[in-house]
Amino acid sequence: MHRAHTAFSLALSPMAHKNFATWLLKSSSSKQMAKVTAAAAVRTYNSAAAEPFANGSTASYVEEMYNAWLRDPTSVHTSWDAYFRSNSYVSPPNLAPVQANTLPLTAFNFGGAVSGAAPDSKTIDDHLAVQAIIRSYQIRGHNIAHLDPLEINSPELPGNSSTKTIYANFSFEPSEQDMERQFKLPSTTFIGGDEASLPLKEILNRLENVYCNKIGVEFMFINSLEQCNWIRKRFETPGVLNFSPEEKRLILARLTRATGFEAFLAKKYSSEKRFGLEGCEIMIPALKEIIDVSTELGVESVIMGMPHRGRLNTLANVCRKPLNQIFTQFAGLEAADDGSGDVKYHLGTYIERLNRVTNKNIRLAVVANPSHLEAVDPVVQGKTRAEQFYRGDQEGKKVMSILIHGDAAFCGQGVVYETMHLSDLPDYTTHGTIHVVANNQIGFTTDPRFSRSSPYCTDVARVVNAPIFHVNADDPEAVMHVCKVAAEWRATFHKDCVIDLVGYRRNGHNEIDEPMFTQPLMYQKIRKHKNCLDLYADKLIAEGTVTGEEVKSVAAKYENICEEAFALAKTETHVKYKDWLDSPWSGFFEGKDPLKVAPTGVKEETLIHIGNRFSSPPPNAAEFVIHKGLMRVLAARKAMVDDKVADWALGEAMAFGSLLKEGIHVRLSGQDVERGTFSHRHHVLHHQLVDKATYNSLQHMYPDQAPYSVSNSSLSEYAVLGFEHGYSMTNPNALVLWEAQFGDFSNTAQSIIDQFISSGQSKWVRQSGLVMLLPHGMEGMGPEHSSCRVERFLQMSSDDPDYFPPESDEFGVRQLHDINWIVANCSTPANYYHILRRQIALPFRKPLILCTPKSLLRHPEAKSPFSEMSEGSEFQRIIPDNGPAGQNPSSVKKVVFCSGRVYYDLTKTRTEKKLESDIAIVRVEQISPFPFDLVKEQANLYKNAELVWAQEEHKNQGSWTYVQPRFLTALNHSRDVSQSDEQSSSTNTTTTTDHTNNVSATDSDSNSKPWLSRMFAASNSNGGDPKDPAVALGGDFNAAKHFDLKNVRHDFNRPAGIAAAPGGRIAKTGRKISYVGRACGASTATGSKAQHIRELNALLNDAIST
Ligand SMILES: Cc1ncc(C[n+]2csc(CCOP(=O)(O)OP(=O)(O)O)c2C)c(N)n1
Ligand SMILES: [Mg+2]
Repeated sequence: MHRAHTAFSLALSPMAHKNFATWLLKSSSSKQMAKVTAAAAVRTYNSAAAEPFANGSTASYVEEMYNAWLRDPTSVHTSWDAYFRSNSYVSPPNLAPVQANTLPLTAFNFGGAVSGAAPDSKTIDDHLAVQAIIRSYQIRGHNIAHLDPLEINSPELPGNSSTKTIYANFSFEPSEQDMERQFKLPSTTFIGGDEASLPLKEILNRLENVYCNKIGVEFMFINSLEQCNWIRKRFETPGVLNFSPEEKRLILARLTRATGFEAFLAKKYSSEKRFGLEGCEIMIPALKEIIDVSTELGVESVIMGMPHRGRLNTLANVCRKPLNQIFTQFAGLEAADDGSGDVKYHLGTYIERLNRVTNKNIRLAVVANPSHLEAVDPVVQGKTRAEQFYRGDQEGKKVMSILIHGDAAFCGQGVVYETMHLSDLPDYTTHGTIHVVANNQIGFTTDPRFSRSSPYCTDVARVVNAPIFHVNADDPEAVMHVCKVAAEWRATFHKDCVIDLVGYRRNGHNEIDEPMFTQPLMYQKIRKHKNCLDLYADKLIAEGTVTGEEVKSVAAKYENICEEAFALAKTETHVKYKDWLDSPWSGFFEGKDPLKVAPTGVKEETLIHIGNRFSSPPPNAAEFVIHKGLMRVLAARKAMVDDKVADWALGEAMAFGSLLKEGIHVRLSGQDVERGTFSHRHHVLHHQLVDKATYNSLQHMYPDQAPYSVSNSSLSEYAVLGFEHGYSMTNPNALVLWEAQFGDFSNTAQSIIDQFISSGQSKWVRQSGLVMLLPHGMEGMGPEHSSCRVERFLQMSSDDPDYFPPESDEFGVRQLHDINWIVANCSTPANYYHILRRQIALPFRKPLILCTPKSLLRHPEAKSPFSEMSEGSEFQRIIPDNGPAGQNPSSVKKVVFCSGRVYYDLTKTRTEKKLESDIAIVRVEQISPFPFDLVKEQANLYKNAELVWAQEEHKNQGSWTYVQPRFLTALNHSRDVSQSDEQSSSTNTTTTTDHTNNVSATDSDSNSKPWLSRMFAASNSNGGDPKDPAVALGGDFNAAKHFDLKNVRHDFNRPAGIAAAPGGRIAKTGRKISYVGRACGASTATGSKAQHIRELNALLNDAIST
């Protein structure tokens, strides 16, 4: 009762308080009342504004009259009096501070008064008070609910001391008579079930049970009345927490497995870290309930992201990954396949199985993730979005994501907020994510009071109006109910929601840690606390649902299953990483020549067609008014097409357009990418007179083309890059690009770059062809907005600086196959076009890190003739000097190697100095993997020349530190280690030439099919229907068939055991490469424009001199 009073008092305004107090409260000092008022103010934000009918002056006028009438019926005109008495007026049910007497009159039962008769003011006050109680329970009940199984954390919100004061100082002693009085229930509550009114005692009891027991529902901040009512109904309707004996037994069985799994691991691998779930085992039945209900409601595929805690249990008992595969991970075995692997509690999985409860097939993926907590969130969302897209699941009815979080990480990591903000964006939404927080009330050794400033660890979800269901993890039935509601919420509203499973952590952070060092009192409690399974079993035995023998036998049965799997695991000699793949690409690799690259040049007529479309205004140009400036842009594009040349934007459009024609979905995402940061792209034309009317010519190139999507993203790098990475994992037959506004901003997404993009294949045998477009160039714009820090990407490239791989016709593709990613800085639109197309033409997928230009976007010389993009042309890893120097190499005195934009400055200076015959300028377009073969060729061509590397970045930045040792290896003219030659010839012969199933971009046969069929045509070889997107998404996934790269050499990087070359400064041949450019610097560019120009001129002079 006392608690009821607390809840009630928080929501009342002073006026309402006074009225209520006279009726209900025996004593209340004015000081206390002030505190009540303050408390009411704390939580009364939101959100009348969101209720459309509450806006506008008429509504407020009527409301004012109504409020005045409630205070004193004689104070308004008799007509208003009559109107309000007729019960016709319903005040807006807003969530704003409750004003005195703002409750709808229709809600009142006038104490049995004859309809039409004026109620006395006490009756009105009493009804107001009851309504306020109901409302305050709904708003604040969660604050005093019994959420903590350990009962350590007081129900008071941190920092809200007034709550405590109220709780302690107000007595709540309504008379027996008051408690028995009937009150009509308003439409905003469902506690009555079929009853329209209830005695006050019953009202309070029911509210107490619903809102202050083991479930705390936080939802009244949601600014949709429909959604609020939906939630109220799910929790308030009498009987919602009644479970049948079968349901209870199912919960018990699931809890037994979850508990048994951890116990088994603890027994068998007592000294191993596994980040067990003990104290929150209910998470496993919870996830299963969410999946069951969602499957029942139509979901066929669930993609999960989760941290370390309980991950193995989830794989075992939610995904039903074979237990022996899990146990094998503890054995420290060698891998039978490629990859460096990862610790067991990071590995992903993909499983398709029958859901026995719903009897429907379901696919479950747990996405592999790094240690970096929450980094996987946007990746999961991107993967989910992509899967929805390929299935044509536009509302998220078939594919959904579940994100599982730790309490400390959920509130601590900014990427959670960034990811939340993608949840409702048209091109990023996954139509509702269910977040489950395994809230063990601790993060490693840190208590919540030191790890967050918000009352709950889940408060971040409030920003997107997601309802938050807090629940005591020791009450399995309450947990199951909350999960059911969450799944139904998602299916109904397709919006995020959060389940906060409040449990505890029975052991230390991991099984080897001693928690008593830092949380002695908490752990004294935990030691005495019975586990959830025992508590629930006791309850079910006591109520007669199961017998003690049944409980034991279910546990024993599961232990037997574990023992059998344990014995099987012991027979394994190797682990297989492919068993842990989260995103299988069924059919993509199968039967394909792993070293065969499809041509990237296309017919000239295709270029012309795309160019014409891209330079045309919308077909209904007469009505569609576009900006005059854009008319000029289109006209300039058209002139280029007529001249058969392309600038950067046109080259990019040619790459996209031709891929779309071939059935390859293209998705470009990033901040302001639709127009382009530098206003060069203009893929989306806006009607100047009609809001939101747009035209995107790349979506209208060919009638049967693949979809093109270009999306301005939220102002986030971390989440959006992660999202696009996830998107790229889903289907290899798509070009997915993320563009940074300026290259240096990508460092806010560093964990995605380090943990996923550069190392994902190596750790998790998962490939991605994601392209990162990073505007880069020292152009006097200051320290920021200049360098994309290409040196950092290069430093993470995995090719060996001291190893010259065996030369062959396939040198380039072998290098690509073996490296972790590609880093390039193209200097021409044609090369940009080819490298984009090559991403899809490759028989495997590698991330591409591409420095992109700024001033080159409009540079008159940075244009390419169509002949460099048409059939027969290809990507040039190195662009040799084509001028007088290249034609007469023996007389060349100096060769300047460079990359990117500086080439144009160098050639200009060379022309000015008339040194075209003396100095050759060679562009290294693909920096990594390093084109050893071509550099060697160029060095040999200019036998007598001095060699320099010129770059505009500072010496400790840019490509220099990466290229220098590799130049020396290349200049040695041969591989450093003699044994390698032998190896090269033997391994070369194993390369297969069978490429019957190559997904050639120029496959004319498949061009007539619609894009979706063509996209999945490559999957046909495994017997699946190529039209069925499920095939390409892994419908018939058989791990053994995929990643069959046995015919690919894996020794293209320096083989283990072969000593590295010394890597000295001067090659054995006596030649060397010198550096020309800026000195080392702490920042990425020179701040003052004048200094920038001085330094640039100095470098040009140094480079272009003999
Ligand atoms: C970004 C990041 N920072 C730090 C860590 C180190 N770390 C691993 S677990 C952990 C505590 C996590 O607490 P919580 O999110 O509550 O999960 P729990 O372990 O309690 O399940 C920390 C700090 C990490 N893995 N990732
Ligand atoms: Mg925790």
